[in-house]
Amino acid sequence: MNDKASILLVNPPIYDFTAFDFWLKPLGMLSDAGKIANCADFQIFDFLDRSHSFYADKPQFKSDDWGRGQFFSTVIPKPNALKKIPRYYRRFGLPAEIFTEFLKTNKPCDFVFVQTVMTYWYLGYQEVIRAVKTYWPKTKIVLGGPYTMICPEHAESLGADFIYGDEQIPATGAGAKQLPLWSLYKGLQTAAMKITQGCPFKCTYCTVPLLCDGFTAKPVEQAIEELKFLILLGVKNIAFYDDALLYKSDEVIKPFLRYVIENKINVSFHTPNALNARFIDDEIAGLMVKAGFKSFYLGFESRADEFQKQTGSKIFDNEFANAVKTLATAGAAKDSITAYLMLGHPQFEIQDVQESMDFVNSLGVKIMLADFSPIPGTPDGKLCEKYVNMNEPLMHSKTAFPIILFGDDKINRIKDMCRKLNRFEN
Ligand code: B12
Ligand code: SF4
Repeated sequence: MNDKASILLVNPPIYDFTAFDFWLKPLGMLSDAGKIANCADFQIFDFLDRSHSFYADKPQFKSDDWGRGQFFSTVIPKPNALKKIPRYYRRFGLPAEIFTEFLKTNKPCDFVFVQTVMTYWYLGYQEVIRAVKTYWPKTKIVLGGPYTMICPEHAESLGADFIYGDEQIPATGAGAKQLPLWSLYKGLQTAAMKITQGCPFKCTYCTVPLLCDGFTAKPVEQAIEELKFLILLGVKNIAFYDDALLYKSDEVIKPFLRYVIENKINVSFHTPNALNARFIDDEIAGLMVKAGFKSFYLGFESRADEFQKQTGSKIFDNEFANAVKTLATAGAAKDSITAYLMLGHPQFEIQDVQESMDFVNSLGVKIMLADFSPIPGTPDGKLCEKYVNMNEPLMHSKTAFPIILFGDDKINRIKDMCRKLNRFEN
């Protein structure tokens, strides 16, 4: 007789113009599930899992050396709000029928947890909620993650039973397990870690300062436990989801990296969520390279001082250039270093993008244009109210907003330029 609750964790499909498996894992949901692991039986259905048997005869979706890859996708009609955007709209992830079959052939769980991330991906969350309500009508649905925190009222409208806000699920049960529930995946190769919460900066386009009060870090021992668990499961690539991974480095990242080096742990680390280049000193750079960081994504956004000053001063061009030099001196390959530059910010003069791209190119590293996504509640989201209806989360789409602001031709021209520059790095 089992009196434990049964919980199905679901990572929904993505409805968007583009999506790429850039180390996307439902880390928030797995972390909270880990806290109550002793009092429930868990299963997972991950629409974004490219190791699912559905992909077995589709080699084009295989991972690259670092664990990234394309998702299966189908073109679908654009929702009305996005009708004017001249791009195909798609549904990314496992076909809906596989989930329907899963729901039909399995005993209904007591709860379904649904991971949310981008606000403009809510059509995927809605698809999951509708399917669960149809086949498992008595099951309670819990929606959690960034979308529910950024757009709580909209999240209420999707029909879930509980919306998980910024409260924490307390760890329960004797010896409660604190590790994210990665063991639910079979043959896990790629995972994510987040060892800090919050950020010391207050960039006007970012929601992190609004969602997190200050900066905290997990005890190093806990971060090491998480790492050891991932290694035990056979993970080869780990992406950090931290917003300020290098802040207070003497207490947080440096001891962690020393442990990795001293114990000769053989894993590749990645930083898709951007590192703050200002914090990169000789010691951190050396430790990161030795510990196995294979890709360095640095948040730069723009070379223009005025832009930086107005949006939070997180980095200036001389600091950025120094960080690139420091990483290269420590042994990082130049082609493993990428600068994120923002495209489509409401106060961004187009010449600055060009000049910023040229500057990054002159340092010999790659440029990645990060299309601007306006976020409600942020100062810059407020500025966007005059261009789009911010109450409709689809209008936060990173593809749509720059096109609405600057027009398709201009955006295409800049993207072409970026591709050319990346081909001819100095
Ligand atoms: C990691 C990350 C990414 C990853 C992808 C993550 C993923 N799984 O898909 C990468 C680097 C690829 C990425 C890309 C982008 N991102 Co991003 N990203 C984040 C980040 C740092 C964390 C998201 C996450 O996974 N959180 C979940 C966990 C890890 O967070 P947590 O706080 O520990 O969670 C706790 C609770 O929330 C709870 N919880 C979380 N989930 C759940 C689920 C359930 C069911 C329950 C019960 C509880 C629960 O449990 C945790 C412990 O208590 C957030 C900022 C942030 N700090 O939240 C931005 C954020 C979501 N990203 C943002 C942006 C702007 C982008 C980009 C558009 C940037 C760009 N211009 O390219 C791109 C978009 C990519 C795309 N294809 O459209 C914005 C949101 C924009 C929006 N409109 O929604 C955010 C909020 C940052 C910001 N700038 O303000 N991102
Ligand atoms: S440094 Fe990054 S995480 Fe911190 S407030 Fe600025 S954009 Fe957000």
